[in-house]
Amino acid sequence: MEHLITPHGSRLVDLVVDAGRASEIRERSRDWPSVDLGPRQLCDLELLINGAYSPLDRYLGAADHRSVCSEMRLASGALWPLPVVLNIPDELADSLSVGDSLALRDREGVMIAALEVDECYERDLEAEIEAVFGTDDRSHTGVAQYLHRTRPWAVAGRIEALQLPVHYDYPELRKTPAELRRVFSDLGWRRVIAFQTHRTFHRAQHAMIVDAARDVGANVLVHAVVGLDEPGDADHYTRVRCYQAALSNFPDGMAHLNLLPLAMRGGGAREALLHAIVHKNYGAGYLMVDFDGAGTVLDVVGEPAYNQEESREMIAAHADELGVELLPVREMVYLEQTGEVVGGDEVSAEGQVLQLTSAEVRQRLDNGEEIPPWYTFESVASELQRRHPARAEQGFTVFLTGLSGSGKSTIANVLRVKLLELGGRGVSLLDGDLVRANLSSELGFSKEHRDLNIRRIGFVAAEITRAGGVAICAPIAPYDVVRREVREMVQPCGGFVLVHVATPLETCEARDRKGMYAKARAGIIKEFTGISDPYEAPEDADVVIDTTNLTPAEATREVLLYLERQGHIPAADEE
Ligand code: PPS
Repeated sequence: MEHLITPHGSRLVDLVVDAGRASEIRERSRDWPSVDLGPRQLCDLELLINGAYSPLDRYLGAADHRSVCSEMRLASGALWPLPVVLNIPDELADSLSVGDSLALRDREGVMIAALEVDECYERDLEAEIEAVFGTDDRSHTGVAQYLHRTRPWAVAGRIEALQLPVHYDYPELRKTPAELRRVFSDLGWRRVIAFQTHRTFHRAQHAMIVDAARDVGANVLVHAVVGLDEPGDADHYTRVRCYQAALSNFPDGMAHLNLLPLAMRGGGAREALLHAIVHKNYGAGYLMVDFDGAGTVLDVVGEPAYNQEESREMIAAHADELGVELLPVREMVYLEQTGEVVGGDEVSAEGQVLQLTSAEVRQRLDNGEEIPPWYTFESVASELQRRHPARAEQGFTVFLTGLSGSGKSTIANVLRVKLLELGGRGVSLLDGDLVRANLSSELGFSKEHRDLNIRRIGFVAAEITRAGGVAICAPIAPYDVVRREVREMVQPCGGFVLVHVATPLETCEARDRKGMYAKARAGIIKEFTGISDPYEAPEDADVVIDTTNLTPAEATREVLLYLERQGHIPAADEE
């Protein structure tokens, strides 16, 4: 007999049909229209199918939508704080009739579920945005992003799922609410605290969770939010390995790890209430959220999603009906004298407290310094160090930009040789001409083609950097926006250094090694950078070199010195 908190609406929804019905649907679905779901939509579908959104067993129809936005309730009266809708393109909405069926597919085209259309309706987006964000201010980042990704038409109707969305990463850690409840029952757990987290956690949070579990007399579900993590994203694996490592430090049998396919909306206290419902359905009657230092949870774009005080009030206001309690997050600090992690409010004036911010941790990782054992567990520190080797071991990209004839290729070649002399990393040269001959042979020199060329170079450079190599790129790259895009692509994979080879046009033209400036002046070559096409000088260059009066070795030395200063390469021995 299960003693866990009962699901919201008393019964867990399960939308997966049996194998016979699944093949019947597959057979019939051949000429149905399809909706290819984005990552957020797939998260909602998974939580609908697996019962985490119980008692919701379908996307909201018009009546439910109205009532959720204005009353936080489904038309049936059940508490439901946020609209869960399937928005569709206008053309598809125009073509659908009641009784039609839709195939809901993932990004690979795998059919996850069938939806039998009951209604197609245009939502009141103003009301929805007000409900989700508590404001209709279009300059609010969350609102702007929401408007950008949503469409007004929505479809609702009975859902029959053929399967859960496919995850190849950590399938054993992705239990559904029913499966997780069985695990808890088998372990004899009656009271469960869900610790909802989307960051790695360390000794301070660990001590706080253990204290709370003891206070309440409960076990702990570490519920890692992984909805919008890309499975290809290395941080996703690092996070999960860190959780696994941290788990072994809980008292025996106290904690269990599960991955939650939830995508945050960035929507304020109503969202916290939705999370409380989700955790309740997974069997947890207590909720702890990994609020950051400022008492907020950040959404995917780094904006505050909701804050602790408003969430507590919202959940407390529905405590009788919901039965879930939001436990407070306390500030915990390391007390040097006793070697213990204690509540910040328990420290006396003389107590010597040690703390590190996450930026300081990142800095230490970059410098190859130790993460102190008082801050995190040794096993977690070593996972972080494996993922973030010191700068000197990470890959990096040197991106040289400048006019034709400015000296980019010369510097790139000398730099390549010098880095190969140093050894330790593979070095790939993506010179402008080389790329144009191989990767971008069909492209010309219009703005669109140049941008496409640079994006391709950025993509390859990011992959080389990710694999721990050095990419030296030397295209003209005349446009600022796309250069910044490349920086954004590469930086998460390792280092990125922008070098502006700022040799003035007069010098480049006087050199005219390939005779191109003469042809450009004569109008034989059109859209020639610097002559008949623009060059936007970067304002974000890390190194600026004018090669007019420098030898190739001297110009390259500027780049090498910068790489040394940033710790990408070891400092040359002092003479
Ligand atoms: S871009 O703008 O970054 O895509 O250009 P890139 O791939 O570096 O290619 C520049 C080389 O192509 C030759 N070339 C031209 N350059 C500029 N404008 C026009 N219209 C043009 N047509 C041909 C030129 O020789 C460049 O080589 P480098 O080595 O830079 O001199």
